Amino acid sequence: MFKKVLIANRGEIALRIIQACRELEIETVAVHSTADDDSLHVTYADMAVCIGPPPSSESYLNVSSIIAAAEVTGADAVHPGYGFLAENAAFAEVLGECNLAWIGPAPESIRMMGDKAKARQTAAEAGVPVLPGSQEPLADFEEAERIAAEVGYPVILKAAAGGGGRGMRIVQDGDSLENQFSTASEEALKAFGDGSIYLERYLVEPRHIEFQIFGDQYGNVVHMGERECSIQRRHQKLVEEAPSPALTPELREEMGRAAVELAVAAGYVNAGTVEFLLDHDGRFYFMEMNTRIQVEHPVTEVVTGLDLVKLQLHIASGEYLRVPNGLPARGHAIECRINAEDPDRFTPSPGAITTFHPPGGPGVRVDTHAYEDYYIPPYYDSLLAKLIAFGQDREEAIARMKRALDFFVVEGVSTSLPLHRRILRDSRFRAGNISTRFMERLLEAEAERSKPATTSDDSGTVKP
Ligand code: MV4
Repeated sequence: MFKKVLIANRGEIALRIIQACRELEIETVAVHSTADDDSLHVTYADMAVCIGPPPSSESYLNVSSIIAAAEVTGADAVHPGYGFLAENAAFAEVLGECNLAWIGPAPESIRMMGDKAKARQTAAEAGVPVLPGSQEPLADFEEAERIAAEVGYPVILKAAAGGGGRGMRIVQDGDSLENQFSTASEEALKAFGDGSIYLERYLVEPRHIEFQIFGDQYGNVVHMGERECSIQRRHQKLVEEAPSPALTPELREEMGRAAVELAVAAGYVNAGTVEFLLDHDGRFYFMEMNTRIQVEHPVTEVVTGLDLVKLQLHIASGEYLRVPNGLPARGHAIECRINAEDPDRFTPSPGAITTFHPPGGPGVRVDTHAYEDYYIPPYYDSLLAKLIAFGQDREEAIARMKRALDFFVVEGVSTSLPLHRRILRDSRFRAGNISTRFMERLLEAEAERSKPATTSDDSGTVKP
């Protein structure tokens, strides 16, 4: 096992990795920007190195400062968390050249899954269902037109170098395809330095269901069940749960097998997530693979009893994976992402937290780096806490989440707590009737209810 791990991240995930290291008696090195001098990951790590000024580009993304920090502190491994450098193949590669272990998949796996068109092709070749569409990036508009006509409208154009919703274009009919195709590739070129675009049939109201997988260095791969992640807004997930209310044991086994087959085909090592879209008829299609530990990993931990971050450390240090494939979920877990944000505009709300009372009690876990008098800097993402509730079944998990949301007090900054209370009260949510359009539908339903009641007077007669 490693002796000293450097954590190339901040916030709740840096703290989460420190907790795992402490249990394994591994020393920890925090790196931080000058904006994070008072952060808990700095307090709780055994050592801390300041790596630059507040902007991420000069600190948490500064590869040479991070490597220098690892070298001066004598770290033997680096955990990237999520975001920042977690899916940067060049960073993973250069660590290897510096004799530092990378707690994650091989650079080749990161690179292949980072190219979303290549990932789709790999999935298809491995026998994993993909939506009808282009097998290669589109050569020109004529090819896009030909394939779109074959698969039928609506279609979606996606940037090969994009992912997570960035650089997507929905095309309703042939008339707008030419325009959409050229703007999509221009935008992709500008945003990612790569204008490659591929095309798929567009599913109008699917569910987003992802499978947690793990591989070791000896070719063993298992899945650990799914997470239902359909409730999101502007491609930011808000609520995740495990298991998905939509899966039967048969479908779970089939999707889990597909996820494992893709990971095996990619020679995948360490933690990964295979994302699928699920349509109304119970057909599923590969969407993307994420080559990192994810924000929502706790819901899987809670229902499997596994510690996924400790498992990452064991696997990276060369141990065998000793987890059975498809470990059945015990009970039900839900996570709400509590962001420091403006409730109406969904924009970040940085500033000082004046009161902070996280909930506890049976079936509640809170992963957070926040505390009373903590100042939320404006430079990074707005995730303040992950509130996870679990119970014997979905109903108990919901009841506990509602109670935990009610007892969670944050003052000084605006948060998404009130929004989560609305979601948890929603009848569609409670029935497990959710899709990627859930938030649109919730806002529509609320707007409908807040309309003034119709009176006999305005029920048909038009007054001048
Ligand atoms: C899709 C889709 C429908 N059909 N692809 C959004 C994130 C990125 N990973 C891909 N996304 C989608 N791809 C096809 N062929 C719908 C979405 C999508 C979505 C997916 C998951 C969760 C929320 C979403 C919200 C809007 C669109």
